[in-house]
Amino acid sequence: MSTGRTRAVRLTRWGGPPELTEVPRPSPTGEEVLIEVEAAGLCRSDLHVIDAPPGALPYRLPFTLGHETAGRVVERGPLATGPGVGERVVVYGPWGCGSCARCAAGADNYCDRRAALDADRVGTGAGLGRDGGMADLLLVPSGRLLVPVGDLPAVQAAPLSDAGLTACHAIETVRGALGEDACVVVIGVGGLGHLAVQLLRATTTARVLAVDVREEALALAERCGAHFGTLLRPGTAADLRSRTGGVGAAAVLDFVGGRSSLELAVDVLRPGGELAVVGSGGGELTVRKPGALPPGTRISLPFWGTLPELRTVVALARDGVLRVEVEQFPLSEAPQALARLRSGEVRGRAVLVPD
Ligand code: FEH
Ligand code: ZN
Ligand code: ZN
Repeated sequence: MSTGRTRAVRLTRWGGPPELTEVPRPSPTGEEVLIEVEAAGLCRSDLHVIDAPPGALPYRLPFTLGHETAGRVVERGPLATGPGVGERVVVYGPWGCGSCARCAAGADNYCDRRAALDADRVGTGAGLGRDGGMADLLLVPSGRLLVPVGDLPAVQAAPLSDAGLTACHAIETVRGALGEDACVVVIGVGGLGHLAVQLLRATTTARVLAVDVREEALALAERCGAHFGTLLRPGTAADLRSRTGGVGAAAVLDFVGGRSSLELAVDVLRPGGELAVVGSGGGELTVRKPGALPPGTRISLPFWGTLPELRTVVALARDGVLRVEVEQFPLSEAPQALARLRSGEVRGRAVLVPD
């Protein structure tokens, strides 16, 4: 890679398309750390960003996409802390104010100053209004945002920072419902869902029932340890309820968040159960009493995850407990990779590798 100019997938106008272009090499100052990118995962949220109309997102153009990044520390500012030059790391993607109670606890995903940061159009984090990791180099605001990955392959490490972390946080959100004999329904076995199945099997005693619209996704769910998998169709709710012994699911993780997935969730939830709506599929849920939702239902809208949870996910991956299903593309083929993600054809997670 040349020392002066490097490549980046940049969003230069709302409505896209993003362009692979040359950018000046960033120079870290203060606490900043420069990462040589080894892998950058693609997420459906990247498509939401690309498709956003002007004014929809509190971000300033242009910026580099990519909020799921792994690489090697190559340069540090004079005040930098954390992993040293040469260490391989994964980048925690939500970048908060860094000093509020939430950020101090490593929960930048729920930064107390998010509204103020958005008002100043500072951006949500890497690739989300700030320059992200679909590039040769990534400048990270602080070493506190880096988690060492040892010799974990980069294409396995990068997806942990978003797909793995988001799945982990969603499970922690509903863990209180996962008592003995609990059944958990996982709706959507894509980049996040297939890791959720693995995490549920590795960290709970729950029976995992997977739902998707694609046969190949159900095959992936089975490989990841799901006890049962079924296509989403008219009789699915009754089928799933029968698999729970008739009582319903103690928890539902909806990684789609669409109309049909939320309807299914309502139909299969056990009274006193937990629904975590993770996907941004545009579905709506009516919350009223009495209403369709079973009594005692607790609903959460988990967003991304925390630094401690990212460390947990990385440790599980390094122990061989988590394995990401990856479709790898060279950075130079970022437009093709994004198109394949948009088509719904990606099995597992699409990951760009600088070529
Ligand atoms: C990022 C930014 C905004 C909405 C959702 C997301 C997720 O992809 C992060 O996991
Ligand atoms: Zn994402
Ligand atoms: Zn904060």
